[in-house]
Amino acid sequence: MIAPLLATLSTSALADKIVFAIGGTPHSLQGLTAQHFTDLLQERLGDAHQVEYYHSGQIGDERQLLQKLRLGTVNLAGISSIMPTVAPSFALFDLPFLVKDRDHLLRIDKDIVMTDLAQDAEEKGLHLVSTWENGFRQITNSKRAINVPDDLDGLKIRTPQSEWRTLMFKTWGANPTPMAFSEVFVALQTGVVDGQENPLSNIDGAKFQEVQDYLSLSNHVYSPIWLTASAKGWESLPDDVQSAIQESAAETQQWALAKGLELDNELVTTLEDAGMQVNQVDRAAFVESSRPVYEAYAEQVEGGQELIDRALSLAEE
Ligand code: EAX
Repeated sequence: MIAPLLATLSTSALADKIVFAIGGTPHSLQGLTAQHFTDLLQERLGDAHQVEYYHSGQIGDERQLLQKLRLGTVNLAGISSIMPTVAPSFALFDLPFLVKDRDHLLRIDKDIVMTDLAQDAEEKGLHLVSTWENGFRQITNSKRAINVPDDLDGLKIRTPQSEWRTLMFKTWGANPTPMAFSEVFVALQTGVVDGQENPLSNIDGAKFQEVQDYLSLSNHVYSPIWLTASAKGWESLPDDVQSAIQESAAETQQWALAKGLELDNELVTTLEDAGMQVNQVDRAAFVESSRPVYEAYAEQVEGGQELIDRALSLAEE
C-alpha cells in the first residue's frame, strides 16, 4: 500500500505549481499578455498544476527574476530590455529603428531570435520559450518636446538596467539613469529623472501621464518581452507541461501582437486626453545620430554585423 501513496506524493511535489512572474503592471500590454497566457496555460494544465502568477515586480524586478529562474524559485518569467545582460546578441533590439513593423518582427523572431539568440541564451543557462510584445518605445519627459536628438541634451532619462539602452541615450546627448521599472513613477514625480522611454501601454499602465507633460513618438526600438525559463528548470518539467506551456505561449504571441497594434492606435488619444503634449520626432535626424550604436554592436558582439545584415534583409520580404 505504501508504494502507490509515495508515487502520488512525489508526482504532486514535482510540479504542483508553476510560478510565473513579470515586472510590468496588470494594465500594460505585458500584464494583459501575461494574464492571457496564465489563463490559457491553466486551462491546459487542468487541476494537475496550479499557475501562480505575479506582476508589477511583486516577487522581484526583472534582474531579480533572472536570479530566481536560475535558483529555481520561479519557473517562468517575462524578461524584456535587460536580456542583453544575459547575452549581448540580444542588443539587436537596441539598434534604433531596426524593426520596421510587426511582420518584420515575426520574421526576425523565426530566423534570428529562435535560432541564434535562443542558442546564446541556452549557453548562458536560459531557455527562451516565446517572444511576446513589450512594444515600440516612445519618450516622455517633463521639460520639453523632443524633436531631434539635441532636444535630449542634458535631460536625465531613466532607462532599463541595460548598458545598451544607456549607450543609445548617451549617443543622442541625454544623461541616462538606469533603474528598475517599479521605481520609475516616484523618480519622475520627485524629479530625480526628467523622463523615461517605454511603450505606450507601459506609460499608461503605470500612469506616467500624471507626472509627465511631453510624449514624443519616436518608435526608437521595438522591445520584445521573452517568456523565459532556466535551461535546467525547463528540462526538469514533464513533457506534457512543456507542451502546454509552449502551445499556450505560441497562441499568446499572436494575441499579444494584435493587441499591441490595437493599443498603439488607441493610447495616443488616451494620453493626449490626459493632458500630455504629443509630437512625432524627426525620425531622419534620430536615424542619422544612431550610427555609433550600430557600430558598437558590430564591434562588441560576435557575428554582430552579420546579425544586423540578416535582420535588415528581412525587412522587405
Ligand atoms: O516592465 O523596464 C522597462 O522599462 C521595461 O519596459 C519593462 O519591461 C517594464
